[in-house]
Amino acid sequence: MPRTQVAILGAGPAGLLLAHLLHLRGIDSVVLERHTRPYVEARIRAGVLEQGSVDLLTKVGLADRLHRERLVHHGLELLFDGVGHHLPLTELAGRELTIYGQHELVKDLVAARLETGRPLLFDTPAVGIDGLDTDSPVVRYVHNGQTVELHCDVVAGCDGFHGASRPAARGLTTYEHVYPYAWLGVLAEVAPSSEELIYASHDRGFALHSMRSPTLTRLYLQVAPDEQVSAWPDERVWSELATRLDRTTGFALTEGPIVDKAVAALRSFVVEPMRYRRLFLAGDAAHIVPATGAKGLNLAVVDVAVLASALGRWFADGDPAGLESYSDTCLSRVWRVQHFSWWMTSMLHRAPDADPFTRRLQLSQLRYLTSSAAAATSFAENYVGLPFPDWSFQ
Ligand code: RFL
Ligand code: PHB
Repeated sequence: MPRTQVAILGAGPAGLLLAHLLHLRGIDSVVLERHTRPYVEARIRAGVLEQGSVDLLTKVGLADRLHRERLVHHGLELLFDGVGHHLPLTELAGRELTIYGQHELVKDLVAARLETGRPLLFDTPAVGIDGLDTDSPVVRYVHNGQTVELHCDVVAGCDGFHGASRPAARGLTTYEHVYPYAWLGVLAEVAPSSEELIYASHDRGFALHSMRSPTLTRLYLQVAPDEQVSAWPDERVWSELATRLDRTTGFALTEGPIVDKAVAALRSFVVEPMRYRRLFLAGDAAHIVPATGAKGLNLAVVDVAVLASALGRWFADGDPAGLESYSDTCLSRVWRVQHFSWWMTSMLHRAPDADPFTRRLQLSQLRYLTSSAAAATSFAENYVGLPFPDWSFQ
């Protein structure tokens, strides 16, 4: 019967990074991933990494290519009323931002895992978890058409929002907020039209200009939650982006071939606690933040750093203190980030009923943010990411 110390569900950033952090501590794990390797390595998602995430990846030897290929940003632009306002984030909050595609990071993490020789099984969905009330849980998974039982000491649920681990936990409380809009995201093979990220609050709705490299631009448009991608042919995407990103001094949005297009819902979601007995939830399996604050991937990194440190102490000398405080430690950061992401989302998106009172409140907030050093510093401190706890590196 296969057996491991930690069964890790999901080969996203959370599961793969946890596997590496455990490997460095000499802890054995098996990573199970529902999708194929090409699918996981091509899935376009996040792009902004906090300095804390980069520092951690660097310290554990996972950031060589990242340092060669990343873009470093020290500020961003807020655009409203046709005027762009530069926010010097590093000057205000002392930390820089890294632009590096999540799927590039996933490729680096997959390569590092394969190098260790420890198991990483693609195309292998976990279908259930049994024995969580015992000291030896069992994860059932399907591999090459066969159902296999994997015995373990601990299960790490890193299988995202739609995974199999959270439903196996009992007694969790769910906190949720669904927003009345979604994002249409496109990736275009064209040089970015600006050096910085542009967050635009326009009467027609929110738009975001981001990037992945000097030749790849990432752009987003606020759309209705039930919007179909088919309603957005490329010409319509470019024309709407040009309108929402326009400014009185003129702005030339460079168009290029669109190579990826998808609609993603905005959601706030948290479960408490992030643990049920020997099952620990991490990353999107435990919490979702709206993408406006660029925080989801960064939260996943902190969760697994805390979990790896706690598991290290527990496997080494049976000390359960880290595991007992795991959920509270992570949730304190999760709720700060949840508030920031909700606040940024509310400030920048057009309410569906386009209530003029709400719009004036939004514009007032944006003017305050771009004219008060205190308000800008508070924004910057949250956007670049609050410091990681020291012990998350141990
Ligand atoms: P993931 O990445 O969803 O990985 C979970 C993995 O589990 C697999 N899985 C299973 N495997 C085995 N058995 C099962 N039963 C399974 N069920 C699922 C899945 O196939 C998948 O491979 O979760 P993880 O690792 O927690 O990572 C979280 C991040 O992916 C997510 O928070 C970010 O992408 C959010 N996000 C952003 N975060 C940032 O920090 N900065 C950003 O700039 C940023 N931009 C974004 C984003 C998310 C977006 N979308 C698409 C939701 C922009 C967008 C548009
Ligand atoms: C991205 O580049 O994908 C991105 C940037 C900033 C966000 C969300 C997504 O807030």
